[in-house]
Amino acid sequence: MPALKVLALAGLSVLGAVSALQDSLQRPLVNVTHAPAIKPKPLVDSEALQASISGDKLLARAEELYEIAKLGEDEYNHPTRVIGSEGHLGTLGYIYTALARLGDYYTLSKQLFPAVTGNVFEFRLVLGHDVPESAQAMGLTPATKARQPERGDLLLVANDGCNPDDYPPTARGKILLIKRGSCSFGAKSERAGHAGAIAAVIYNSDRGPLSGTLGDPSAFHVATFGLSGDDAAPVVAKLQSGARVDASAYIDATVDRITTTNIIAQTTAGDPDHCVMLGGHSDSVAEGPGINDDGSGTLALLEVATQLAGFAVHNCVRFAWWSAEEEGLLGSDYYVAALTPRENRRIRVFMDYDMLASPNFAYQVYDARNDANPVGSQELRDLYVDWYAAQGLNHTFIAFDGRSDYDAFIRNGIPGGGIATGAEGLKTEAEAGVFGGTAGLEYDPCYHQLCDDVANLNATAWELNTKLVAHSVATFARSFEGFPERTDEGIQVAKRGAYSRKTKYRGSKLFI
Ligand code: DPN
Ligand code: ZN
Repeated sequence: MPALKVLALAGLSVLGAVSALQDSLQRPLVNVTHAPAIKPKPLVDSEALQASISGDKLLARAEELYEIAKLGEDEYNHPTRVIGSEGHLGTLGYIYTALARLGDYYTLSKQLFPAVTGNVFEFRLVLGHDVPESAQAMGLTPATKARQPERGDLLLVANDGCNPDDYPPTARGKILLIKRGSCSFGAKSERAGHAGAIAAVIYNSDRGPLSGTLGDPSAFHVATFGLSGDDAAPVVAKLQSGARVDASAYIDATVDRITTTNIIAQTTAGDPDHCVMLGGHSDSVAEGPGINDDGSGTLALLEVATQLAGFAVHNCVRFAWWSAEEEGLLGSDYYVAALTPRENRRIRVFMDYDMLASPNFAYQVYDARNDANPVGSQELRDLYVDWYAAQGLNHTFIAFDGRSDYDAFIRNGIPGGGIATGAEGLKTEAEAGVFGGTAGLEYDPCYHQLCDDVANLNATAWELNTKLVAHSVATFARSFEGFPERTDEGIQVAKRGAYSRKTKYRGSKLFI
């Protein structure tokens, strides 16, 4: 019996094969001669890849991304793509699906990592009889006890509040006023917690408002506010004269630990020992849909990745969509920390694309020089400069100070750089002269706000900068000729700390 069964099965499969053969013989001949020929793809070429970029396609994607951001409405009452939200999960799905459609051109991976996300629902600070307008709850601050207002005397902390001795022995149960400087906001909040304070107020050492983040949560953090130097000055004077100031602090906030995801796509073709890597961030802040920040970079990368699939490459191209940039560059930090020394070496250069379409834009190039950054950073900087010049356009240099996802690469010896179009900074007269737009107004008046929607994009800047992204990819996908080799020197520069001494930001947020 068993033998028969096998025979029967074998017979069936032979029959199946025969009928398939007959089928194919019966099909019109045209099908056979025109069987899909495997046409070799042309080697990627900058002009051709640039020509494939269309502003209309980008804008159509932006509309889709805004619809995805609306998935965040249930939980946040407005569109958002903040990590942990449905809007962010939808964004990840959108990126992954678009890449998966490109077949085996890319090897896709999802890298899961732990992240913290904070949400401030309400806050109020009262100092004496005043409610200082500049007071803001710090990012990742815990709530006040039982999420209720707490009253206590306001005490001035000595020096910068970085040392336990700076804290008065009477700090228990009080609200502490601490000057900005020398150590991180998180360290000050922790010291205030150790001293038994119920809340901390960190005031700016210069006049303007102070908004920042406490960074990594600590069990000793207390509810912490930022305050402008102007608002703090009269209160500091009063306390120094020995007068008593009573205060009330209230923060309703949560800090949650979640898992989130980086998406990485690497060409299956191309020399894997010589990769050009580029990234944008897939998340937004909680306050809005983040269509310019960083929908513009996210979608530029997706469009370039899609168009690149029509070409052959000599070197490997690796795209990254980082998560949790807005929470302090967490995704890119995690990725670089997880690289083995060998994997680190395979990345010849990292290019950051964050905020490419600001409405009141300037063409900004990170001023990444080889004396303070891994060698090769300056060659990349000059590639951008030369391209703008070839289009007859101006550019401005901006500080390469750790405000986006290039940070971990530079700190770990990998040359990097990038372009941007401006965030909360104000456009100068000179810039308005060369780029148009409005002097004295923010480059992006909707930065980190609800109005960062499709209407917030400058279509001209976006299309142009996406062509520059295409140029940067095509150039290095073809060849690294003339581009410095990776050497140990790069790591030495990073270790010397010329770069890290300048950085006051963890991503979009001040931390010190
Ligand atoms: N890293 C940007 C953000 O996500 O908020 C802000 C930024 C982008 C700042 C580019 C400077 C340059
Ligand atoms: Zn950003």
